[in-house]
Amino acid sequence: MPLARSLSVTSLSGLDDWDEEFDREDAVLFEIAWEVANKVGGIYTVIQTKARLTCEEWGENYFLVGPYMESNVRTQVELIEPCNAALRRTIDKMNSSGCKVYFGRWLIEGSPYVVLLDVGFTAWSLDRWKSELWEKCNIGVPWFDREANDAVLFGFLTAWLLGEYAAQCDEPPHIVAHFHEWLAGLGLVLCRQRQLPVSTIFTTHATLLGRYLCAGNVDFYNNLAEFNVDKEAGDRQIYHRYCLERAACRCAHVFTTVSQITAIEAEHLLKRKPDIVTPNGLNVKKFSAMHEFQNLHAQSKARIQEFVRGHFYGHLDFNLDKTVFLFIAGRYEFSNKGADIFLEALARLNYLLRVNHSEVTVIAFFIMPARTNNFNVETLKGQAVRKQLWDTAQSVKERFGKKLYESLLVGQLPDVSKMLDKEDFTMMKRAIFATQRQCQPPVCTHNMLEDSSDPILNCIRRIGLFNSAQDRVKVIFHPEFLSSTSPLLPMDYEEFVRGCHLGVFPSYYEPWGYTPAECTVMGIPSISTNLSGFGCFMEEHIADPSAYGIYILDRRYRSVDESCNQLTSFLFQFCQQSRRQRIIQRNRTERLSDLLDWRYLGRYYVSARHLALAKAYPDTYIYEPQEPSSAAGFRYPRPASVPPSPAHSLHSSPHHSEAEDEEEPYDEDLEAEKDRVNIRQPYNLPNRNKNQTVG
Ligand code: G6P
Ligand code: 1S3
Repeated sequence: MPLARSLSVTSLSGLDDWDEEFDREDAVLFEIAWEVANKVGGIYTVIQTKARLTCEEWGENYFLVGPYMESNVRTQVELIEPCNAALRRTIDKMNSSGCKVYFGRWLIEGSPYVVLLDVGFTAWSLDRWKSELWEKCNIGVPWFDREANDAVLFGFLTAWLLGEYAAQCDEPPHIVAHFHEWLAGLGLVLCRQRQLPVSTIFTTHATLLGRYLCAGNVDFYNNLAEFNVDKEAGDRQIYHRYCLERAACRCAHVFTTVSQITAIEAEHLLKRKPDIVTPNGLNVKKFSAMHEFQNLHAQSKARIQEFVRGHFYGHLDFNLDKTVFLFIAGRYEFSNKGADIFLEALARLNYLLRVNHSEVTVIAFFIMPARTNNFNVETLKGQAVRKQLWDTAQSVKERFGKKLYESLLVGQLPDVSKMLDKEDFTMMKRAIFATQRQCQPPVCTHNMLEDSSDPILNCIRRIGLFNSAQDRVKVIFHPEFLSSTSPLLPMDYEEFVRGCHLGVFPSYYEPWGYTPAECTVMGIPSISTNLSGFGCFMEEHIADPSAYGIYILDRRYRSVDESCNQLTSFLFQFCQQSRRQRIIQRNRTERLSDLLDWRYLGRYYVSARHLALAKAYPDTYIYEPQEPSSAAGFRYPRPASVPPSPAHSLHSSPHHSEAEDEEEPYDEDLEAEKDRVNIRQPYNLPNRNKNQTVG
């Protein structure tokens, strides 16, 4: 019998020890998801951003398994010969038995190997496999559910791949197969049903029932324990999908979810407590110059300001230097993503700014794709008018410059009154006339196909935020994801986020929530909620999140109206910050990015894999969880430097005084130094930025 290998993996600080002890030469990791090289939603981001780290850990023994989609392969995958003999034999065998299996490298960071299964090509097996599924697992899948049919094909192909691979290996292999979400889950169920020598992990990123129930009008979190899950799934015609999901969850050696909040949800809806929570990370890029991200903010903001100049032409009666840009972005789930309470809070904020005679203007962007018939004329016209004004100014400037130059050439100071002639004035007057406008600046940038029933537009109609001159809060609904090739707002999402001041994500249903995490690593403050995985995670790890620009809205213990008031107060406080306070806050936000880096969060995945190996191969691997105390409980302390909260809002630090804001000269390095002394790096984070770390 081989020597049992001791794995000490729950201690995050003990990870390095484990790395030295553990010989994973012969173990092979397959990670299976419908979103491998196939962008649908958040799971794609998880897998794509994590790939580099997993490749570093597993090297040639790491394979991602996903569906073959021709258009994706053409742009993202380099097809090559299988790198390993057993896998080559496996793929050959499957291909000679009527499948189409491809092997390649996914062209992302880490260049992981991918095995792509063409589910359409084996559609002829669907009926046979569905019968087998019914006979062996008592799960019936109706013919009309295309997604579930794909799940069946993908599941059987995956199980075939893993079984064949195990058979083709010369020595009995140690296989870890990590399945993401219900669409990939059937492969896991079949591995267990066929008793394949595979250690299995199932990760759910959101439960099917959770998503469906929250999208309806249900008090979800207060009734979690009460739901009759079979009935609820049946009522929504997703019983078969629910069975696939629950079976995968129950059969897995290790079950994980992306957050504590989804862990509770899973316990009630899938009837299994996760073994480990595997939070989502990002690939954090560090700039060599510490404040480079601040410069990028200024550059991107200038581009957003240009767009705003065009959009509000003829109504530019507000100071762009005192304008704050907020945004919400994501899949268009009006209430799940919290667009409903964001709009309501904006209406309240509008009132507060007006009665307080604030000089601040707020522009709130809604970036949520809906069905449209392209940009509307008024929006395009705005950018054309702005461009014309710019061109006019340039040509007048050129003529002015030429006259000035000619006068200097002959040794004379110019006669300023003659520098502009009649033609210049005519041109300028015509340009000014073109900025006259009979209507308000549009709320929506596109022609909506379902204009009269669109939830955002209907809510705006009800609360009356129509971009009128009196409004201190303006709204721009851009119902399409951003693109650097757009004729309207030519910026990609990352550039846009960098140029904004605050991301607002008051979600009701959000197992993790990448949007606020992305804001954080770019140094942009955000609002999330204590019903989102991200919000709960940050609340757990930061003593005073709002001081770091992480505002966490209470949507759990408060009524909708109370949450809305709290959101309004966050927004109002934010609007009262000075530029200096915003800069300090952005510095602090950016300092949290290590916390969201896969280099740190990848460890939970490592734990899950080791636990799975130990459960499946108890003679070979031993999983030794450490005392929870060694890993748990780290919190970023409250920053030592002056807090950014406005003087008359709640102070986030006892050191704060109004006088400090006004009198203390702002020294960014000093601020950073104060915080550095106060911040201990969590879990022995890799010391990549010398300037940021104190042991
Ligand atoms: C960055 C730039 C500064 C600029 C500031 C604007 O920090 O480095 O030069 O003044 O952004 O900040 P604001 O919050 O007003 O957009
Ligand atoms: C899910 O995608 P979603 O936006 O449908 O998975 C994501 C990745 O784990 C997660 O961030 C998100 O909250 C879930 O909802």
